[in-house]
Amino acid sequence: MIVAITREVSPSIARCELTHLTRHEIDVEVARSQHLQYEKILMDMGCHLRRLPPEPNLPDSVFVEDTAIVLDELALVTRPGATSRREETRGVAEVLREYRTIFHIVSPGTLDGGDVLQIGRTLYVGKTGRTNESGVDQLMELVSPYKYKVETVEVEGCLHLKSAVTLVGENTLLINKSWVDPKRFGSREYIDIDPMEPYAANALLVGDQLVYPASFPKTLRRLESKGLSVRVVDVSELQKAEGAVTCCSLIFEKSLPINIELDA
Ligand code: CIR
Repeated sequence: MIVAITREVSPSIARCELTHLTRHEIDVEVARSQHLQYEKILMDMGCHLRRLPPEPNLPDSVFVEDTAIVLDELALVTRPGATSRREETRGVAEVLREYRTIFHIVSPGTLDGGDVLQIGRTLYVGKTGRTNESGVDQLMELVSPYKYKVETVEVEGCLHLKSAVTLVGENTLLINKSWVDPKRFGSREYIDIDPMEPYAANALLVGDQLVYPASFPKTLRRLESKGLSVRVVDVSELQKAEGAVTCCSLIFEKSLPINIELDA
């Protein structure tokens, strides 16, 4: 069974962190109904939803992706790069404990889940304002006994690695080449975003289906023309908070694998 952790939109989302965007008024009610629609799509796709209550004093708390990295063998609770977001991890960690053994990134390390792109047993980590060297070193130390490789990737012009590149098929990437170099991901096939839609590289892959924002119709056509199955959702109000579709959930297989072999 696939589990999706989400958290209701905070009533204080208007005070969210913004790095590359200008602040525009966010309609909280619209944001909530868009988020509900997003959750409904996840349920339609077969996810078991674990919905956390809203956090009135944590404006960005709907973006649960940044608070944890969930692997088959363990979960890593992050220490988000933005100070205003550090408290978000607590509620998420409590739920994750039901499914995985938990480890924590500790000071002085910082790491945002939006900077970690897992492809098989490689974790690509964006070098951004949110993730520092200590965060990457701690990640490496925690996951290398489980035979994961960690590769850092230069990112320019956007918030997180996954603003610039996400996985849209088993071995296919959706990428904004102005923000990240596709060669960093080896010889994988990739789909370019439409240059008129710079924020269009963030798609959420659940099984073999994609959740994708309604606001990037040109890139959507490129995905559909490749035969990908896409569920479209309007997340315009969450996009004003510099959010996207991957950041509103933590998605993982419920069951733990057996016979984990650790390195000596
Ligand atoms: C932030 O700046 O932290 C939030 N306003 C947006 C976080 C989006 N998270 C993500 O893409 N993983």
